[in-house]
Amino acid sequence: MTGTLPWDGEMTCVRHDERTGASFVIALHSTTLGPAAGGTRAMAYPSLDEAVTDARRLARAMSLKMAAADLPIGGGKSVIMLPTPRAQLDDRRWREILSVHAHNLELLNGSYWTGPDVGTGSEDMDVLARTTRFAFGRSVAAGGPGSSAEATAQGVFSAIRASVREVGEPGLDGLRILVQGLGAVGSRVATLVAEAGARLLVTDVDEARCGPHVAAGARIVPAEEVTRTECDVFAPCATGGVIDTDIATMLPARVVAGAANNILATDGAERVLHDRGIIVAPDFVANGGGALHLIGREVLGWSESDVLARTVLIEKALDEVFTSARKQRITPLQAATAGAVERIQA
Ligand code: NAD
Ligand code: PPY
Repeated sequence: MTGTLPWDGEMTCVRHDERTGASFVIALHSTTLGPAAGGTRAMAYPSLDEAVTDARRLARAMSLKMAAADLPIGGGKSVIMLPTPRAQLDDRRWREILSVHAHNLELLNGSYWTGPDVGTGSEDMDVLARTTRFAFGRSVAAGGPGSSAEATAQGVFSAIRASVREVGEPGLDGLRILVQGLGAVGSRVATLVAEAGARLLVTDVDEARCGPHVAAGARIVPAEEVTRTECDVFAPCATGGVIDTDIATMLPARVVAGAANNILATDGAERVLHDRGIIVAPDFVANGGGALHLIGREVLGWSESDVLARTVLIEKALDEVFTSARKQRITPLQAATAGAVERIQA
């Protein structure tokens, strides 16, 4: 394999299934705090190298996310490299793919627990759970805690509140907040910030998703214009890797805080944003609400209100990250990473 990320994790499992044409990558980054957990991402990738690199970067982010949220769980992630985009797969083949994945989870025998991510949802966890215990996030109808999107959105909203304070704004009232991706999480973030008085800008490759927000007063930004559009807060809630070093040199925003995992394409991008005075909320802290929901409800026996009470504390956790970064003259990402690594090593 060429071009893969230098990897500081524990184990990467790769399996190709001839019958379905799908390849499976399960990356266990760290099991120090507990069994590795993280969702299953199902999509088409240009190459297996890219699928492996994505799984590893996402697994590493999960280790940091669990530690930052003080959860007794490690970090991992699965990637299913689909033979064709998800929307073009018929139901039968998708079920066969899930059946192979359930078998993978059984082979790992609890070292890794999965959950929903891009391309999978609660209903897919219901299917996996018929074969394996190692799936979080089943639907409410199947006895699970249901979607984590609400908790994730609530956490991102808390992260935006902390971040705008860091650039000297008392609240969201009147600020231009650009939400990229109006799916399960982004649409809820958009509603929360609009209710808090923000001037909402929205974008989605599926323009129909903008409709309800535009009807409530939001302005549409074309998807390709998003990193050139002036705003106070840029909230990436679609895919990761949206800000590389070139984009960082010109991004016309004061704050970056969103739900996507690995928002920055490179570590260097954060340094460029930091030197320009742009505050970046580390994504593994900002989007931790989903993990609090799944692990809280399924492992720790929390109620929904326990989850909410813990999720809104993301605002305080980020205040501490920003303060620590200022004191040590490092970036917020460096401060949050150091805090999470310290927890793992302790
Ligand atoms: P989703 O699939 O429901 O929504 C994603 C949305 O982004 C879709 O509407 C899609 O059309 C849009 N989109 C895709 N590419 C785009 C682009 N280039 N420009 C504009 N829009 C684009 O996903 P979700 O559950 O809302 O999750 C959003 C992000 O948050 C993902 O990156 C996910 O990994 C991350 N995340 C989600 C959770 C959770 O609880 N769901 C938890 C942590 C992190
Ligand atoms: C994420 O939060 O990025 C996830 O992958 C969701 C998740 C969280 C905790 C366990 C399994 C899946």
